[in-house]
Amino acid sequence: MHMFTHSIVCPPCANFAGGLTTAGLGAPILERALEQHERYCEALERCGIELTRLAPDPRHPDSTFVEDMAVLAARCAVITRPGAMSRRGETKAVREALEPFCGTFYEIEAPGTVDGGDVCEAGEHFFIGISGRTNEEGARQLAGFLSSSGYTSTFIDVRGLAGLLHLKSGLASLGDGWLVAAEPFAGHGGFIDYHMAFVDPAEMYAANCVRVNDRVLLPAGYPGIEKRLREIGFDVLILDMSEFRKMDGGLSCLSLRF
Ligand code: CIR
Repeated sequence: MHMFTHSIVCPPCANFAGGLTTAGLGAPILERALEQHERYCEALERCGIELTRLAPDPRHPDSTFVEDMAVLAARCAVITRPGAMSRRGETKAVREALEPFCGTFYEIEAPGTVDGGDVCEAGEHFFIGISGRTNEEGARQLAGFLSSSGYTSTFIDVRGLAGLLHLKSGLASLGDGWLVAAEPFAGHGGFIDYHMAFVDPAEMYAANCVRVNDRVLLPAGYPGIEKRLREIGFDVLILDMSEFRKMDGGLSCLSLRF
């Protein structure tokens, strides 16, 4: 399992509630979101991570979801071209923050679109979701860049799978050969080489969890998958994500880890 040392995060901005959402869970409460974000940052620090905190950017209400702006691998970084027009201006700050750390940069170009939330790294292999945000052209460009750096990838079409904004809304790689997956992925031929922990449909939001070094960060309120992960032997750290969920955001999208 690759050990992370750094993360980029960006606290929610004053205009956070103006971002894109389909959740139908009501408007997020900014003060609570800021508090939850701070707990998230503390959790990363407890996992041994040093943080780069971007300035909140009220011109881009979704800018707290930094993961969508880049795909990071040990041997390269790919700056994305987000599928949502309103998010295109978010890449600049993320690229600038990554520059001191990453050597080889690639960039997705028009007409390709990729959101980082559609890219699930499993060691030397990447699952790339084709979604409402990541198109086939973007996925092809990304696969080419990853291949140039020695990684393999496969595409997984998540269009039409209810409740999945991104691939990683329903899939997480926890290392040691384990994937956590939402039920629509049961029986999917792409995962035969992995141990699978399936998430009950009622707990689907928790399929977006994150392994950070020795721990797995999991959203609060999903006892079934929490129990399963503890049984497998993972050290689980629970975080309240209620305000980010209202904006379709999960645990992974709040940081870029490297
Ligand atoms: C959006 O719709 O783009 C944001 N409101 C949520 C993005 C969540 N990103 C992610 O899961 N990787």
